Amino acid sequence: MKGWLGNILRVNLTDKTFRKESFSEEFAKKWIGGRGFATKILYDELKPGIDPLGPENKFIVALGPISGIPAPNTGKAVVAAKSPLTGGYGDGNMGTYVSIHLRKAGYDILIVEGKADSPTCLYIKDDEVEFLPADEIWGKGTYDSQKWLYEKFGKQVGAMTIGQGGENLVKFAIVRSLEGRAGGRPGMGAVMGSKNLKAIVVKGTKDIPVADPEKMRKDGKEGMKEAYQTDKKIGWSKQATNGVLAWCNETNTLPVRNMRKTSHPDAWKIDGQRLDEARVATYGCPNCTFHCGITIHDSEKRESELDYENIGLLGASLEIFNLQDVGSLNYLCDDYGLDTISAGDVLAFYADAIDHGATEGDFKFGDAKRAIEILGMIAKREGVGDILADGSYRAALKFGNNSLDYAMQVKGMEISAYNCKFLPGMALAFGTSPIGAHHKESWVITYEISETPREAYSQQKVDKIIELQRIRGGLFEFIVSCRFPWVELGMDLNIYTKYFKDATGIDYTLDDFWKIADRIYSLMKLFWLREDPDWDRTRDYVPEVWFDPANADKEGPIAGKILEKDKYDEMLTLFYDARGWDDRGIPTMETIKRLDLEEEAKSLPEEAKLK
Ligand code: PTT
Repeated sequence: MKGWLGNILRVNLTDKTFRKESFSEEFAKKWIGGRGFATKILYDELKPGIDPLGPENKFIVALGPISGIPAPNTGKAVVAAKSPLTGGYGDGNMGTYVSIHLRKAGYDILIVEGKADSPTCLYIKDDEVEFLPADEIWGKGTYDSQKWLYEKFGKQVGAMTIGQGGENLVKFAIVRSLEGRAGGRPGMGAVMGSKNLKAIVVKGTKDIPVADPEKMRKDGKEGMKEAYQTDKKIGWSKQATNGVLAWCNETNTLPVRNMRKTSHPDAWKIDGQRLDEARVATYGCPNCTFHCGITIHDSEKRESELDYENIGLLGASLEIFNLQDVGSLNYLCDDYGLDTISAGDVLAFYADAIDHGATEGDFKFGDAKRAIEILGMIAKREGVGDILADGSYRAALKFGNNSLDYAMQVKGMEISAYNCKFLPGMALAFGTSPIGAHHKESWVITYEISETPREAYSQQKVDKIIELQRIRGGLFEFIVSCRFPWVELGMDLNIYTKYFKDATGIDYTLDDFWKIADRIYSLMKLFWLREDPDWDRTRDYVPEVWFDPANADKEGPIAGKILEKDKYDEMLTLFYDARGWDDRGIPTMETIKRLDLEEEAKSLPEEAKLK
């Protein structure tokens, strides 16, 4: 096998053992890598109903056949587990040298099982594995922890770590790497914490064998040059993801005041231009050719890396329009190891719940000082922070008083920074994202606004959502490479079939990739169904507040407009039909056969019968 190393490193923290396993070429060709590997392994190896924060859960780092290979932006890794936030399959895709080092150590997949009896740092050096004490950094934030790791192991390693959020099992704790990267929104940091796994450090020194080394080198180099030059020409990385904030404000899609409002006159104070002016430094992932991580000095003069999602939710949604304050909230999320998207949504939900009398408390929109305090309480699970640490869905169940209607989440995971009260397509993209609301699966918003009638609930939008899910949630998550060369610079998707062939020798077309993407999405749905045989289509609905006419904008270009539930539901049916899923949103038997998932379907309980 070329391209893949064909090896899994399986580590057990309970009894401090490890072993090298191999996987077959058939497995590799069917699931490709990253999310494909992780979905299949978790589906096969986890018993339904296990506690995501118990030792039975497995934490996976999964790479793809071009991960770590010198080609544009291949320094990414998928971190995955059963999610404590949603109860379904969960993952995230983060920039990290772990990607390159794990492959150079000879592995495509790391599976961590069990639970260590004390704080542990897993150190993988080629064929060796050590279980080192991490008591010195347990209780510390990710900045100090990463510093400690670099002092101990040197900078020429791949390292990922969690903060206090993960240690204290905050359900939206993420994993951090490279002092700027974060991944695993559905609580992957909490899964590490539940295993007493503070950090993973990898040092690999071997070569990654590819099928055609000469061509791989040439194609990779050309791709990197093209990405670099295209970015220089169009200047995307000047504002990077933050360029979108001003556009969201103009198009009434900005999340303001827990998404009750869609724009704000002060939004310019935290937009991409202001960020560029305040820039201190720029960072990127390994093998990146056009860096997107812009840092500024926060109100405490600390360096804080801001992306659009972070500013949209820790700024606009909380009505905090001071970039340095937003920087502080973001710095603390990074240090505690909390997902900024969920943290922003949860804080906004809390302010809204107080506003609407669903609960009592002393927190208001716009109050950065108190937001910072509550964030600390969440990370340490103190006071109301203990409730909020479980995410807005569970907090809403505790607060009651219809507050679930405005907990901005789908399937338990908080919605990214796009206000869809009058955006049927993007709302459906959030609703049908298989890991809970995440823009990474299908970012249909620009297409919807610029190329379709915004008010339409159409087949055209459904088709585009699926096309984007196949590319973003499929290809880039199983090949495990950054999607920005394609989505931001417009590079041709066929470079990935080319790299794939250079690496593996296998001639797959984009259509072959789409079939694999559909297989993975369908297996993720089977994962949910096996957890909950009563699964129904309402799990793909977005929050009630987006359907409530009383919540429509009172003025401005979308005044009086709001999503219509019956039309949303009709569009959901179009989506299910196009995917070959039944009226519950579950693959039909025919689809299962077409995608070669019959073996997997056998483990479904009798009551979850496929149609
Ligand atoms: C992703 C999510 C995102 S998506 C952002 S900003 W983005 C937030 N970033 C956080 C952060 O920072 N700190 C923090 N404590 N929490 C954060 N939560 C949020 O997490 C860098 C880029 C970005 S920046 C994006 S879109 C793209 N994402 C990709 C993806 O998902 N897949 C892929 N194949 N390529 C991608 N390229 C881009 O990478 P999650 P990163 Mg991320 C500080 O993982 O769980 O999906 O959460 O990993 O390396 O930081 O991504 O406007």
